[in-house]
Amino acid sequence: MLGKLIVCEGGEGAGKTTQLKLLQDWLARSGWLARINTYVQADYPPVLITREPGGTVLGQGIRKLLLDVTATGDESIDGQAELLLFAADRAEHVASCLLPHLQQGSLILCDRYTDSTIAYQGYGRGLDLKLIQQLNQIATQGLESDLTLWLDLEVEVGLSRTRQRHPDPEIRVDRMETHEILFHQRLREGFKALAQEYPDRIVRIDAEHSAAEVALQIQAVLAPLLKEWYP
Ligand code: T5A
Repeated sequence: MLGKLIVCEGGEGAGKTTQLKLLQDWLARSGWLARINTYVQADYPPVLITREPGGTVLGQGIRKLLLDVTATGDESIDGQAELLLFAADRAEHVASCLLPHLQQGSLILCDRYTDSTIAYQGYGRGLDLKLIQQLNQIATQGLESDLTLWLDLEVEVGLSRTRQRHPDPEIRVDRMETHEILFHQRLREGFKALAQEYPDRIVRIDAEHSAAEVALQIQAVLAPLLKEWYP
């Protein structure tokens, strides 16, 4: 594959969206964007930011069903149904967005990918990990990230950041954010277990610092890899 896939993972309010934007800015400022552009086929972006769920038109509809508590009028979705919806979003995303861009050389910055399903549906909900891995395999066609940045922080700190964004407790736009604290602690354990199992792919970033400090940690991880990928 010509391109590279960098994934940002973590619990609620870890700062993934913030960091992916800062990373894109840094790539432009430091000259990497121009360098990557020399590797990319015409009409494709050197750097693409995308996300799961919701990185495609189909995915935007699935995202609304999954996260908006008002979409179904009911906060509870059956665990297996939820798992299959995330898998459907991923299958479409991989087939129609990730693979075509990687084949043309783009560097993709993806907000969440397969490890989120293992952490949230596996460790958080307690669904069968082998089944999740099989579904991930089908949905991704075997595509793994080249690097996964796991933004790790205390559950309470992440949740308080999301509450600051929505200070009114009556405004609950994200179904996942409404779960009890133990759910979030279990999924953090899930990310920890994954980082231990795949140390070559997953790098833990201490996300409890300021956004600027977290960005510096990410740049330090990425700089040597970019030199290797785009000599
Ligand atoms: N999900 C997803 C599954 O259950 N299974 C799956 O397979 C997949 C793919 C996605 C939800 O779906 C679940 C996980 C999620 O619950 P989402 O809206 O994409 O929903 O939710 P998140 O990915 O959690 O997005 P958030 O926006 O809530 O969190 P981010 O992106 O990690 O955080 P960000 O950057 O938006 O920052 C949150 C707030 O904190 C501030 C920001 O300004 C913002 O207000 N902030 C900081 N404050 C202090 N210090 C820092 N370092 C800060 N960085 C950011």
